[in-house]
Amino acid sequence: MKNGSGSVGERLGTGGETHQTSNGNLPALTTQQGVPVSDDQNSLKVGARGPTALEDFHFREKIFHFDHERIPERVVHARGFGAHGYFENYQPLTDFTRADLFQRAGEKTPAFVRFSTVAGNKGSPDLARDVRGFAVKLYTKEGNWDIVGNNIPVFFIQDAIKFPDLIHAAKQEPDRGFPQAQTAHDNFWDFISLMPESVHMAMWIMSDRAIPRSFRFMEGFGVHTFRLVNAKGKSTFVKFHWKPKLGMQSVVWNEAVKINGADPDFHRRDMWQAIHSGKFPEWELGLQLFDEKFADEFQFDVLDATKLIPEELIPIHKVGRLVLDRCVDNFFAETEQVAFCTNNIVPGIDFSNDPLLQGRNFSYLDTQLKRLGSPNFTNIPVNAPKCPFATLQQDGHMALVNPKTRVNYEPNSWPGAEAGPRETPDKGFHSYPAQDEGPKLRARSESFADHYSQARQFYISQTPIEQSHIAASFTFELSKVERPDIRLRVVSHLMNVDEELANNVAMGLGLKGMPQRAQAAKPTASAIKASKALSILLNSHQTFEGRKLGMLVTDGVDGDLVAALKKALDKEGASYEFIAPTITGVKASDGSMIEANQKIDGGPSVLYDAVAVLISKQGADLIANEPAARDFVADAYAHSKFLGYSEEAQPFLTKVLGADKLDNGFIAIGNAKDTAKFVQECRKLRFWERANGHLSNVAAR
Ligand code: HDD
Repeated sequence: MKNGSGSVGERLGTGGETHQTSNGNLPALTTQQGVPVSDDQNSLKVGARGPTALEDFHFREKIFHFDHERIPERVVHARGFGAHGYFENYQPLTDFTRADLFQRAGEKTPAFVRFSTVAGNKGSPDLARDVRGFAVKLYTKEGNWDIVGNNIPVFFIQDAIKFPDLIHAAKQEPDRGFPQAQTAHDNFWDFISLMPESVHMAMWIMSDRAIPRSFRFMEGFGVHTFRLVNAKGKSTFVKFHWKPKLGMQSVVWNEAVKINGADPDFHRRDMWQAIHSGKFPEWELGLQLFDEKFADEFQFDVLDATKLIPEELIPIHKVGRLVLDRCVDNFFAETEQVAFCTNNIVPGIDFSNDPLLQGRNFSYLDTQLKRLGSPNFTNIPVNAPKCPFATLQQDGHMALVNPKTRVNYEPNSWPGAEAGPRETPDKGFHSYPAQDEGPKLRARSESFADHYSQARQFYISQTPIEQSHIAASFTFELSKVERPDIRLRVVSHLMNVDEELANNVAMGLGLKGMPQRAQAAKPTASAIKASKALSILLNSHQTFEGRKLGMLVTDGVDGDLVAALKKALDKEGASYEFIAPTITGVKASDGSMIEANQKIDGGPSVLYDAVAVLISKQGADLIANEPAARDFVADAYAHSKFLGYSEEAQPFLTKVLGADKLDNGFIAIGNAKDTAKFVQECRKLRFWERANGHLSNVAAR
């Protein structure tokens, strides 16, 4: 009987034999005790109309098990999606680390990755404005190494002791139980406005980074400074980066809100479809390597998780690639039960003294015990190492790998294999012998005190369109905050980041005057330079690969045009869906049938990266007054998407949008050559000039 990653019989070591049904094709349904079940439709009753008999052990076992199906959801990052894959190392990194997975070129290490949002509950929508978790478990030959990161390179707080406060403030308010999966409420901004160290991260979550188009199109970061340690014991500081092969991409806020309604599973469906269609998501692992000297001279403290090291200062070395090529067999067994721990490191990797990291090293192990209910959570297949392992630990709930011999202690004098495992001083994990001393105290280092300079750097590194999105999201979130004093306090911090940003937000909120600038422990460094790496739009990969086109079609659509467009998209490595008035599909002009993927109100344009309206004259008449069809076009326009259209579609577009709106983002498709041109334009992903035009209109008002 198949269950998760192996048959139950196999996993319990019983040989995996199962009873057979009488026709021999399907395994017989049994109780958990292996007793074949004769009737799974009716509970045992005294007479056909009851009462039900208490002795019905099959019924009781079934309901008992069902009653206990849920385990506590993660206190943060409850909503997530995982997949299997591998990490492939490019070149030996022996100069820097003895970590086994980096020793040989081409070495493949199995991996499991779970992406997540932070604040929402398990059933919350995917497109919440939030940080995305990017947790990677690498099953190396010397044990499991977890890089438990995010899609943002910095964090809200500097010391782990503030984590419960941060999360309490971000999640639903305790008296009312809402809002969930959003930070647009008083408690969150109250906390942020009283914690200047969080201002840098606040800039990131108000940016487009917090509404990614797909897990596949976002970066990942280990956030903290770690150490690499080579065979000679030499340590090099390192920051870990994951760079998506297809580049970064985000949606716009109005689109995110609508995606949440149209497809709350947008991100997990996207990942599922990509893997199932063989278009395996891929990232490169990048290392920023630096020594103690750099750490001492750097303008900020490398142990402060609210700071990053600009790529212009310490370039990123790509050392391998992560490929996700297999979805889970069972969501609960793998994605829900996977247990990441920052304290899972391997020989050749070590921690730094970052106080956030040090605190995390306690929290993760502790939380797994709560969620999974036993210190034996490491025996769950997704958590178990794939290399040999041998401990002298035993017992506890659900113990599956107790020692098989007489010996469960060390030292012992039992001979041969009976003696059990022993420590290996040469190969075993050694902590880097860093010299640390100082008085015992509760304090924050002076070197952590600059809260605004990198927030400013982030802002000035963005394109005008990205800057406008940041201002708009601050305005949106603060407009949901009921207490005016909290709104003012946030603006007072923004004044230390950028005057223009603060003014735009103040204007958006309708403030009568500006508040007093927040007192800064350290003034914002005015000379801070922009860093191109921080912008999504300045790092475009100019490809439509991995993206999806939505084609709105009606009866009478030009079959040749559709075929040509499909060919151009295939060539680009993009996918497509057909949206039609009915789910049965449409009959093309050449008599062929085109099956629909979505009925028109089930496939709004927010679900696609670009759209094509390839309708016939009679089709245009049919959908002209259909609200979903009108929204399809109006939203694509509002979200700055490229729109390809057949000649017959033009009157419909003009009717919905007005003749003056058909800008250069609209591409007429009359023949095969035009389809190639259209796909080429789509490589820019959005026609931002349209939004820029809107921006200058706003500025002129
Ligand atoms: Fe955390 C889960 C990432 C700070 C305590 N965290 C969790 C997950 C990710 C992160 C990706 C989900 C893992 C999964 O998919 O199962 N957390 C971060 C990053 C942080 C960070 C990048 C800052 C750099 N976290 C942080 C602090 C603490 C925690 C400071 C506590 C002191 N995080 C937890 C946790 C969770 C967790 C409570 C909840 C579920 C879990 O661990 O397995 O222990």
